[in-house]
Amino acid sequence: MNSRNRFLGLALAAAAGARAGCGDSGSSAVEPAQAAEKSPAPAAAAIVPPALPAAVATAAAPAGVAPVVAPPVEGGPAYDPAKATGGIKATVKYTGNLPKMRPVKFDADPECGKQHTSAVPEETVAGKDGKLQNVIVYVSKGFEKWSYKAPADPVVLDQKGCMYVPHVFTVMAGQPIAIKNSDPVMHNVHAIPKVNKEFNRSQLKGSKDLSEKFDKPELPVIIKCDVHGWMKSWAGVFAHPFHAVTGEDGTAAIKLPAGEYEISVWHEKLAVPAMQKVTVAEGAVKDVEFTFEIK
Ligand SMILES: [Cu+2]
Repeated sequence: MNSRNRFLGLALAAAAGARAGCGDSGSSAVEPAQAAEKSPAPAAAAIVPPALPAAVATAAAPAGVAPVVAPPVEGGPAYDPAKATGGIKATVKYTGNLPKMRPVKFDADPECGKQHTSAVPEETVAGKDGKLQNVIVYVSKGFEKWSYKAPADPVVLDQKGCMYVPHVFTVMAGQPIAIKNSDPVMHNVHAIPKVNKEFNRSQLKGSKDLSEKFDKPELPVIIKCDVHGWMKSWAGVFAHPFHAVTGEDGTAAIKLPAGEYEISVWHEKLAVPAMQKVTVAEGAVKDVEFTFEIK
């Protein structure tokens, strides 16, 4: 099997898995999401394979372009973060109506409900003032020339008020993920990747942090709690450090060395807009804008 076919095969399997894996909550019935999840083969057909060996990719969103998460070419010079004098600032917008986020039902565990004095909306499609939150922004091309070392500092995933904080995060392959339990209840942290190793660990109240990692690039990886069905977090795992997640203001910044790049986005429920090519100049921050169409 040549690398292109292998790539498409992996992507198809991952796309099928992603569709199968995220429709079981019962807590988040969002129309565009359902359309996206049920989208058939054309989604995979739209995947653009990069000219890289042993590429690994997954596709959760169907439209226009699919997420590409590839490893860098081995043997390139070590990436020097000091060279990242410029970068991008992505603003992620949406058109159409944001689906109304229903309040999370904590009934299954009264201890969880007690921690909230007001209703907690789902985070599935979050945004305001036309700006979309929880979108992963990442470099999908242009990173291949360097080799990278994963940071030793962990990314922190907390369980607080029986919600994952953050709801969406990015991490480098091989970088530790410190999983905290700030709650007075037991949780069960269950990561269900397609190319990485699955883990499924219970964490009693007051237990010390768990340490986990994903060894290979993959987008997305869902992390769920088997005790509390509404608890979900999504991870984007990258071979490089050029990724970020949009905040409440719909923006995300990525530091980059001068050069040409392709920037892609991913959202857990919505069809993603096409990737964009950007040229980053030395010491300059380039504005990039993506718009999700909510139908
Ligand atoms: Cu839980």
